[in-house]
Amino acid sequence: VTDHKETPQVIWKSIAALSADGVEKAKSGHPGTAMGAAEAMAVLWGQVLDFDPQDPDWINRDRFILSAGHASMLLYSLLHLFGYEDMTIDELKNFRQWHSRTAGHPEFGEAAGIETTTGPLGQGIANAVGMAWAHSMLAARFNTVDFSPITSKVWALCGDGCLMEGISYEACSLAGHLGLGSLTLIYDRNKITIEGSTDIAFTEDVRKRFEAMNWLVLEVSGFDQNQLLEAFKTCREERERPSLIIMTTDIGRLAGKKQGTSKVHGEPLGEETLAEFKKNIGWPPEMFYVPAEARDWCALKVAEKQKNRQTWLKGFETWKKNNPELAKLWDQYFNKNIGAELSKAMLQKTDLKAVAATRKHSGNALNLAAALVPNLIGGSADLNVSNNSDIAGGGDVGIRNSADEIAASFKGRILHFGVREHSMGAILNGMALHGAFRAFGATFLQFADYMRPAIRLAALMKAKSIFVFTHDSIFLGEDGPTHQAVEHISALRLIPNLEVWRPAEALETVQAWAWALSRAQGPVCILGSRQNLPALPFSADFDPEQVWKGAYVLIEDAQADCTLIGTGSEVSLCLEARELLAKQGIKTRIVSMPCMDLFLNQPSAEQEKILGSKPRVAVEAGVSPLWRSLVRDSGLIIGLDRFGASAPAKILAEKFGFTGQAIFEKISDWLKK
Ligand SMILES: Cc1ncc(C[n+]2csc(CCOP(=O)(O)OP(=O)(O)O)c2C)c(N)n1
Ligand SMILES: [Mg+2]
Repeated sequence: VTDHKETPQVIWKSIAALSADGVEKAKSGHPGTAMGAAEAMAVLWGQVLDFDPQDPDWINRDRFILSAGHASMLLYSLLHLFGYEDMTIDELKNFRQWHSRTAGHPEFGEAAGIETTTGPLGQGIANAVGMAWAHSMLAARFNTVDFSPITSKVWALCGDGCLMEGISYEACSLAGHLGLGSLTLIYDRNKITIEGSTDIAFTEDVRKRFEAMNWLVLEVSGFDQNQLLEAFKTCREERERPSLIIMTTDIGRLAGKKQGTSKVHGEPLGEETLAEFKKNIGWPPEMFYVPAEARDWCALKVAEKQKNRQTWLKGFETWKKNNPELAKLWDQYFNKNIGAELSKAMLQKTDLKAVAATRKHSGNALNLAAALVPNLIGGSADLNVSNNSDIAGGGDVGIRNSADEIAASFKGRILHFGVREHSMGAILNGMALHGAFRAFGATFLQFADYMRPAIRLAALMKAKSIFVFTHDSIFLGEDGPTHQAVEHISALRLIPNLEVWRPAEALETVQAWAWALSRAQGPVCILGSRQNLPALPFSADFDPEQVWKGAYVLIEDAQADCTLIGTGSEVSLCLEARELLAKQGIKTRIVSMPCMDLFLNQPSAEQEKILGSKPRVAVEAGVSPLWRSLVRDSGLIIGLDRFGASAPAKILAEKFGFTGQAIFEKISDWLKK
């Protein structure tokens, strides 16, 4: 908190009017919450947050997340007034237009100061939890008695809708358990959603709910600057619990008859109401008007904030000199160049002949990587042993006997998400966007469905989240069809910019991890089998980097009658079928395709070279449609277009035709036709 001086009324009025004008000009958008929360945001951004618009990535900035993403004009107006240069007045005028930075909902990467993409309600809260968690873990590693590089906080604004979404419960429960003092959630309690008053569907006692989850809860009027500033100060100082500020506001504040109604939630005020609003706040009718006084005050505040950053920089440079070991580690944390070197180092230490489940190989690869990548952290949604997701000796984060103990645990590397897949996904995204850590989360492939909204947002944001999904097919056996992934591999592949790896053995698994850790442009899924799989017969001169094309020729045969393409556990089945076919004089090539997404990124000539000109057969224990274009109309797909069943894996393989013998028979019949 920089000082207690009053925030001039013109600041919030500018924010509210810009927001209303942006929506009016676009003829679409959500003015109401931007207007209702404007004064609180004026105080927060003016008097409380530390940031530097000249260095939006400053690691010790206060982060602001607009979880109520529909109120995007609020964020854009704030960024404009507080000196973010790429958020020009013209951007505000081009709200929601093609190629503007001011998308309907805030999109990460479109403009500096947008910390995450929000819009699907509740996600932003969980992103904020991930950022705050990463921030506290970074502080635990690097803050020293002489200087603390990490002192800032994460602030999120949410509405009634965010708190109705289940993901907010998951994420806030975990945040409370962890005692994330670095997190403040501001709840814009205007008691209005699209269908009207919250009385129709949301009447729980939010204070009690959050108190029960170990949060500090404060209640303020969103129109009382003293109350707001006091509350922000209290939250700034709180160390041992996350804070919730329940802030009462009116949606569409001062918008005449529409104030306090759902009419101002998601449509322009309309000419008449806009004029009335401007009259009410003493504004001229001019569109996108900002008084000089508002610009001057914001500039003054930004200058103060920049001074704070300069002070931090000086302290940080001295800290680096005085703490050379930590400084070296810090640089490793923020070094973006790993990749080919990582893969080589990991492969050297990997038993490439091992017969094991790929989930086991994944655990080995993870641990090899963890030794080389100090900021690699992660864990499971309560399935660590099944997922092979523990970093051995990494230290458990979150053991809670006391506030001191839990804070000390933040030096660890093993995260425990609890049984909370959806928020795990969004928390991982928050960690990825925060930037200090490479974080992964694990569960059964089946439960990817419980996290899909977060996985999709990771792909949309190009966030470097890593998702580990084991038990990747019917071959998990006895748990039955509720637990057996059938459509999931394909369903994940359908998400643009998501790379789905399904390795077949040790080498492919190492390469999947190395790829995931070096990918800069988006998330990666690494799938693992429950069941043991044999090693593959790589030729002596096999170049492991071929795996990074997404598919490669495992066995070539110039005289081949057909090409068998397999993924994951089905590659070895293709090899068995190959032997049987050979006995009938049928020759085959074998292609392993651990990552269809990467393969489809190859130039088409390269794709054709790998798949070959001979008739094609695809084998995968999952739904078949995605394979049709790869095997072409004439090709054969051996897939599974139905749910699995509860039985031992061996029986399922026989019943569903996933044995070398069954595959051999199908191919042999198909070739005869
Ligand atoms: C997951 C999800 N479901 C539905 C929506 C559509 N939606 C956008 S805003 C909104 C109502 C939100 O109410 P509230 O958070 O109170 O915002 P306010 O009306 O106060 O601006 C809904 C249902 C959405 N954006 N995300
Ligand atoms: Mg509301």
